[in-house]
Amino acid sequence: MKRKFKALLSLILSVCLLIPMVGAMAQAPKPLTFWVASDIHYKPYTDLPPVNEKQSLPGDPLYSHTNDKSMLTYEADAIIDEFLKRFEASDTEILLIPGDLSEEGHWTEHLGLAKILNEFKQRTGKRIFVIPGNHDIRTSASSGRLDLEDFLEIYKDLGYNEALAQHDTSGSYTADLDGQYRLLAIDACKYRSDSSQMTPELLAWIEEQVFAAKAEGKKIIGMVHHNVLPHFGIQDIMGSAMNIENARENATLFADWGIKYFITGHEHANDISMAVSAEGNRIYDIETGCLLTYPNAYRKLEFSDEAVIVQTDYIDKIDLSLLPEGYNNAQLKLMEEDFPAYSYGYYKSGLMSVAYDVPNFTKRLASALNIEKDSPFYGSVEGIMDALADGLNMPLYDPGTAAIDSVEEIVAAGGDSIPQSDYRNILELAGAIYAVHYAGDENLAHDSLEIEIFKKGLAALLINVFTNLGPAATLGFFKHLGLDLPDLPNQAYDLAYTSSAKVFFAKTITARLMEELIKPLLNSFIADSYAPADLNVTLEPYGEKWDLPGRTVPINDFDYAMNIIFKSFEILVNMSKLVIAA
Ligand SMILES: [Ca+2]
Ligand SMILES: [Ca+2]
Repeated sequence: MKRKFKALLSLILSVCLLIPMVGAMAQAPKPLTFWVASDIHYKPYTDLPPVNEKQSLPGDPLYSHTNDKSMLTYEADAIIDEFLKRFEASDTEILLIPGDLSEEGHWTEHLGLAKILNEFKQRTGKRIFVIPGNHDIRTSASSGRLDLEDFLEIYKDLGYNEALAQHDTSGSYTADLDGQYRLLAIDACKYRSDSSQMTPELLAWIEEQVFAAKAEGKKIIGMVHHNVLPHFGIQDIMGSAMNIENARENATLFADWGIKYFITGHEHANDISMAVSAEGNRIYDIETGCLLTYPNAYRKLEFSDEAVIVQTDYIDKIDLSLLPEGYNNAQLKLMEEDFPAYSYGYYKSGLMSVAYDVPNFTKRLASALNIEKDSPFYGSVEGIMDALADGLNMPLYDPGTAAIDSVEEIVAAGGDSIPQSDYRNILELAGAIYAVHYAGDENLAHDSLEIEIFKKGLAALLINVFTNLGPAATLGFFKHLGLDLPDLPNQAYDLAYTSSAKVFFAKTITARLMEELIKPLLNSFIADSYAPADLNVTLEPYGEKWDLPGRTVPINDFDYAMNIIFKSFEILVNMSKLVIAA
């Protein structure tokens, strides 16, 4: 009896204790959850030649329809469908798409994507918020202009319908995601260019929105297409083509204004970076890769008073019935059995198609370097690009012919060797290395098979290119790039130089290039450049500062970093323009 009474008493006590707890739990705001898919680059396949007629990589039974950005454009409808099915089945009500909705800003592209998203929205009642990217408002007159007002009309029910405030000369707006968090969607695109601009007017508007949100007790989540913080070690030298204009100054401003998290896209990699302003305020840039490109990732985020949780998931299967006509059986079989393998193979083939397209490769490099066709350096560009493209396309291993027609044999001629692998050529290998950066949480060892073959193979190819080209053209080319190369004895400049001097010159210039450009470039992509981790990570909530291992983006060391970077890597600016302009 006594025991029963005691049990009853403790039960009553626990209930009494629990009641206020339950009350408190009911009052705690529900965490905000949303998903992010980025850089959809939608182009309906009806705007393209039939899939079996596209010949970017002729002779490839699986990937002849690839493009040089490695985006699964023909498979877009099936990928978007799979993504939206998953989003529909989730508890999450909100989707953010931080720009590059269309591939080229054409009407058919925008109308096609808006139709898919609007139908989804009407059916499910879920909320979608978009913002323009550099591909969205820049159509040439020949294909029908598409201005900001057209964009706002097309996407009026995809974010703008919920706008609390709208900037009048850009697509920027604010909207409440829930009772606690306000979205600050910034359109910092410089229309009809790939660059970003942060005009004083836009900055003033942002500042106004920040103070309005603060006055209402709202926490701000930023969304912008270009990166706010760099996502690899030498990204800063690409300037406003990659980052928002004056990224370091503006990231500092945003951090000090209390915008702690930014959702971005543009670079097509999955990465998260963090920086601390001189005043000690933190800012994170959560970048999501291109939904149509390997590894076909999207993000799931949760914001609460306890933490910000980032999770990454992948499209790993698609409904084949949504594909256009014209695929062969091998393609369909691989897509059905192992979609990630298909996507990865397509990605690598996309890069290989760049070397296949030599005339365009030369033209694109020349225009990126501001070399006109009548410039004395155009011949050098042509020579270097032709030779390099040949080399990048050359089989990695001896095909069994008598001629020296593989990278392996060229390396062997220099007295070295490369390990065996399944890679077909240097470009495919470069793609495999860059894919590690795209995927996120990159951690590829310097002594890995890929890096060893790449370094030895590329060096051998460059020596070959420079030996055949001769010093006058090579030095003129590098001088034009502003690269101080190389400090050679006078006789090396003599056009009547011996063949051994020629090789000596080629080896010297290659060693400088490998040391000053290729090595830092590799380092920047094979390891995660900036903390925190990129894919699945629990981060600090607003109002807290957690210890974070690893290197943060040095937004305070602007002059110092820029000096070092500019001296060593000016050439990379031009190479990167190629990738972005592609
Ligand atoms: Ca990172
Ligand atoms: Ca990374």
